[in-house]
Amino acid sequence: MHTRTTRSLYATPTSESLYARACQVLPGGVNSPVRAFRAVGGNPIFMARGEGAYLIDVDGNRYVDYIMSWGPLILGHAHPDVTAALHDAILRGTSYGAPCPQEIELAELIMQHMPKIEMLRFVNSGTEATMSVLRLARAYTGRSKIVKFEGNYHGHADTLLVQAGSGVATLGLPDSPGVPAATVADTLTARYNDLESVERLFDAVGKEIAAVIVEPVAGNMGLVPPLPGFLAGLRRLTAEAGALLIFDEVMTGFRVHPGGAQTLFDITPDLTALGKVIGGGLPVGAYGGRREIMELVAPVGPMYQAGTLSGNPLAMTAGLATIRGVTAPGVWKSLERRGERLMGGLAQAAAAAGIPITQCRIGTMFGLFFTHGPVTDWSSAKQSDTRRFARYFRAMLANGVYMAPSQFEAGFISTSHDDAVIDETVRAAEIVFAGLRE
Ligand code: KE4
Repeated sequence: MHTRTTRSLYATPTSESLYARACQVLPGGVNSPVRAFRAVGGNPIFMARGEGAYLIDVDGNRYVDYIMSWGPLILGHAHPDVTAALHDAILRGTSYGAPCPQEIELAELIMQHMPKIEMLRFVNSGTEATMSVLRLARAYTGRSKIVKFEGNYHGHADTLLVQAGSGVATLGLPDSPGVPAATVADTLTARYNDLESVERLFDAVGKEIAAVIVEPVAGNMGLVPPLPGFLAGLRRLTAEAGALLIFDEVMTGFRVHPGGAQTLFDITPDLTALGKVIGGGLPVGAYGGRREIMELVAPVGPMYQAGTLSGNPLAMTAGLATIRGVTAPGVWKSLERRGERLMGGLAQAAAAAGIPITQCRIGTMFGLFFTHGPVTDWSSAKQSDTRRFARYFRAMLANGVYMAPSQFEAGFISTSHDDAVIDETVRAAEIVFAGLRE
């Protein structure tokens, strides 16, 4: 147990030298910008292995991990059920370029838990899933405009890099260069939790809107839940206008509820994007929904989408083991209890130090803003004290707890975060919040 309050006391010489070497060959030394610590200071730490709730870095330092690979690892790192299944599968090869039974089994298992999805297609990332589902919505409706929400992040496809959350928000990028204006001319943005902002768009160009895509629980501006009536309102507005409702459940699928947000809130989207947990840490995405829409997808229909490694047997295997693990009897109930224990501990630590925070938890996802709140959309999320968040992040790291290195991300627990791990986290938080008083 570390009783440190600053990052610098954590010896990471190997990580530092690896980072210098990485910067020679990888932009920013990373393969995804949110990993770069740009918003919190210091250099990213290179990891040697994951074990349950922990990451161990290349210098042997151990951290309680609340990133969990940005959501996928709901059973924790190197869960024996997942590793055993992969050990067995890999002896039969890594990819067939042809259908395999595991693709059917994983599709059936997902639809068993998310029955509003009648048919789906596997791809290799959440970005591919949202990119494909938007093409499908445009193909099905014959319309071109889409509505997204400020602070929602749907991956890095050109048409969706407009007022996006996650790394775009973290790095304060206006939006990305390299995206032609024509490409985003049909991307309209509304305000999360503000139905009137959506109604105004439908009043103006409703007949041209192919779809509304939404994070049914927003996890890319920090964690921001839907206000009562918001999702039902989107369902009504889209149905009335002949537009499709798309739930981007890449993050919320099997994270906010074993049946995703669509089950938790009992709203039926026309289409859903999935990722993260369904691959158990291997590269997987999926999109699916109403059968009559999905049957537009090639080779049945004319809408083209393809992928060399889509349905990869190893990724399917990891996804099957992970979903079976998280949907086993009693597992979800214990995840909820542990999430509650963590939130209660963090809230007590902040209150004892007199530090105002706004926190939220839905299922196994949680968020913590350094602001009085309430936080209901991007404009209220960005009121958060990001400098204080950076100090919190660095001090938690120095005390052996690895939170997401950005105020505009969510945290994730796993079945490996048992009471002892939660209590270890809370003890660190008590030290850290006390240190934030200065
Ligand atoms: P990927 O292409 O990163 O697999 O998924 C894109 C995506 C789509 N939709 C939602 C709701 C998402 O949260 C994501 C990706 N999430 C980020 C974390 N906020 C991935 C982390 C990263 O970019 O490195």
